[in-house]
Amino acid sequence: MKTALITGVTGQDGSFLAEFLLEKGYDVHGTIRRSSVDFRERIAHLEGHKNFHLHYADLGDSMSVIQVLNKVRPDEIYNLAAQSHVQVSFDSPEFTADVDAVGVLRILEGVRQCGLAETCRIYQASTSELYGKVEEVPQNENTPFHPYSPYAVAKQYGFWIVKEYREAYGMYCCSGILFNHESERRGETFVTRKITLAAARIAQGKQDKLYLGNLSSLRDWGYARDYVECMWLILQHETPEDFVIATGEQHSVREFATLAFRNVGIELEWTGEGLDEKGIDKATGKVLVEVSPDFYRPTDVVNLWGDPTKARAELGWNPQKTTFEQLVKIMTDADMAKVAVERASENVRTNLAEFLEKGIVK
Ligand code: NAP
Ligand code: F7E
Repeated sequence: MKTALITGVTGQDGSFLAEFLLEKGYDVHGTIRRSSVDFRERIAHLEGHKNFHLHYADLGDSMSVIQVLNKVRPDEIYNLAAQSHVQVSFDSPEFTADVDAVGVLRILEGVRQCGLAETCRIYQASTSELYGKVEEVPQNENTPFHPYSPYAVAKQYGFWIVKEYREAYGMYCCSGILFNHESERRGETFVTRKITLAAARIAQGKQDKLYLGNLSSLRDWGYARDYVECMWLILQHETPEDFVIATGEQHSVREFATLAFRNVGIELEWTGEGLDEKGIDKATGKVLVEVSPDFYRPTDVVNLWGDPTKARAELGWNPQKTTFEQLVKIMTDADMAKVAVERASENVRTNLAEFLEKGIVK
């Protein structure tokens, strides 16, 4: 039985990867951080599984990293932990650099210090944000980097330090340059989930309007459940190499919103430009989407489009397993169900309060 260590197991990708590796028969260890609010919703269903174990470790704290490495002595490490929000990286650039850049070094050096350099394979969660202010479209493994946010600059260090340890010490460590991947478990402040949740709330009368930033931004959006398979395939490859993981298709934020609203029964019509652009409900004439400068970034990456040829050829991975249309549907269906459950429990609470007040139940 192989042993895997996943940093960032409570995140979107960490939770899918843990499920994937448990199914493959791995002993899976994940790291969590102490926080005043216990947020383990995405992995709650795995706790209690005989091959699933949790340990406290923070990528900002080398001692905790070394402790967990020594205890678990993994065959494979998936370093997914990061401050992963681009906009937040403008507000917390130092924290982002500490975790997303130096944190990677702490893992690599920890592996060496614990005498695991020859046996342990390491996957680093790199990102299409490295292409930033893009120098060619679509982007592949040879496209030059031009990081365009504190997040991307930190991840660039992570990418190069992994390459350095591979070349300097012959370690099996590599980066997956993953383009945006989304799911029903995506954090609620990333644009896709923000849209699907708002569409579901608006359709069920729980929200009036959605405010977004740059509607023309272009992304190559895939399904996170498909992408974790690729992380594993990268570590099973004979030689340690970096891979671009993407669908090979590009869509705008506007297109994503149009499709998400259509899935909940609302046809949007777009009028105006820039800050004045609006998404109007064709049936009622109500403005449902507006642009707010609050969601504009000091520098924004606007033209990401990945070329997954190498991953398809060398890893046998299918970049189109889940189509864009299927992805949006998975997300809107899940959010429609989530909002319906929330409404039902609100109704139960309201009815109960009324019954208590009237003395119908005691
Ligand atoms: P996510 O949902 O934001 O999860 C991030 C994880 O990192 C969480 O488990 C978080 O734990 C943990 N974490 C944050 N700071 C930490 C620290 N100081 N020490 C230890 N753990 C820490 O991100 P994701 O979407 O799953 O992405 C996974 C990785 O892939 C990230 O490295 C991200 O940068 C990268 N990536 C993501 C995408 C994408 O489109 N999703 C694309 C390319 C690359 P808490 O729950 O305690 O905060
Ligand atoms: O933004 C635009 C925004 O925050 C996508 C992370 O997983 O993928 C993710 O980073 C685009 C940007 O993702 C809103 O300006 C418009 O151009 O969903 P996002 P991201 O910045 O691409 C990469 C690959 C990672 O590595 C990261 O970890 O959408 N946008 N309006 C908006 N974005 C947000 N968040 N909110 C808006 O209202």
